[in-house]
Amino acid sequence: MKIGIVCYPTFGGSGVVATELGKALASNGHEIHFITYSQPARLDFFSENLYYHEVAVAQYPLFDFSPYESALASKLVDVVRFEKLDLLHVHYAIPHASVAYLAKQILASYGIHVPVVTTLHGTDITLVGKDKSFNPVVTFSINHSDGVTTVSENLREQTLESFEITRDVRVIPNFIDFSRFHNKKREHFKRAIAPEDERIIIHTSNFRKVKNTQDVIRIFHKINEVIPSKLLMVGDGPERRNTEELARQLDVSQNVRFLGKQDAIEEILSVSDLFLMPSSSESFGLAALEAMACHVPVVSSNTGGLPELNINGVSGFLSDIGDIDGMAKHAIHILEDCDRLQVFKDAAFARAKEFDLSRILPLYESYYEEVVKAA
Ligand code: GMT
Repeated sequence: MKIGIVCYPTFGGSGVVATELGKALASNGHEIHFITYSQPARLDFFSENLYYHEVAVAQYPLFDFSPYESALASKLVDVVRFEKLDLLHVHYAIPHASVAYLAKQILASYGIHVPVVTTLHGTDITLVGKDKSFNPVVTFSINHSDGVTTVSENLREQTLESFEITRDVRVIPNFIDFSRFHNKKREHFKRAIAPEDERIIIHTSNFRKVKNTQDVIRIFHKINEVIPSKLLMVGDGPERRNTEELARQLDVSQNVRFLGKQDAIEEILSVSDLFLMPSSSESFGLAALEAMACHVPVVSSNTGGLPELNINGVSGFLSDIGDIDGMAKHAIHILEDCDRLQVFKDAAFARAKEFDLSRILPLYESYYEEVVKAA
């Protein structure tokens, strides 16, 4: 098939999923056209089946806000017409689903009919989408997509609860590419971070408020009182400063390293013993899946879709949001005994295998076929 993919081209989970999906579809023989405002962060791969169309957003002194939606809709019309695409797959409802609807109507005026699949990723429903001002547009564009998927059962339920949805919503979970994410032996790196063979704990995120990065520091503070350990904080975002400040206040900075944005995240995960994800909202938890694929167990909150990924007492543990003591207790339980740690590492990897790209890709492919046939 010839498929157009629209996403936010950043390090955010929705952009990562969209890009990895496009790369995998291209490797499977589909012709993939990324239509984004800059080159997707994970589009680090060349294939004869991959195309990238940049959406240039005009800046005029008259505009207080750049007209991204109009520029994207025009680009979609152009690419669908001239590349003869069979389907548009847009990631993140706001504004991509409504823009795709607009493009579809414009294309219909040329006698071209292109079905649209929308994938809901999380904050487009749970935080941003719930904002009353967006509700009519989000509801309309979900109901008028030709196919809609969510990345977990929980997100599907939240979508149906929060909006008046009149159509089917299919669950297709996040996936992981094991050719990239697997445990790599990096002993020299491990020794550099933990010279006294301390345990290595890791958190990766975009440091937005929902990630509760200060809770990561609080949990680490408690773990470190019992088990000598180091904490790696990977990523960057609005909460980084407050998080660093708290590490200083709790006097753990000498054991915490803020590494900023990192491309080779699998290398850092490979030396880690435990992943912390105390988020207050998480539709799936792709970062936790990436850790599990590298044999790293997860101590997380039980919000959103996390219980569909992290099996309590098996691949890690789940606690209520904000339960710092509970998360620290679980982390210590996993880390204090080498044999037990190994059991959790193996179980985390086994669980991640259930989300192998080779299992999830066919779900998207058959859904596309279904949607194209029905349209
Ligand atoms: O987690 C983020 O802040 C990024 C966010 C996004 O919208 O790009 O990620 C969301 O989509 C990911 C891919 O489907 C999910 O794995 C994340 O759980 C989800 N984040 C939230 O729901 C907070």
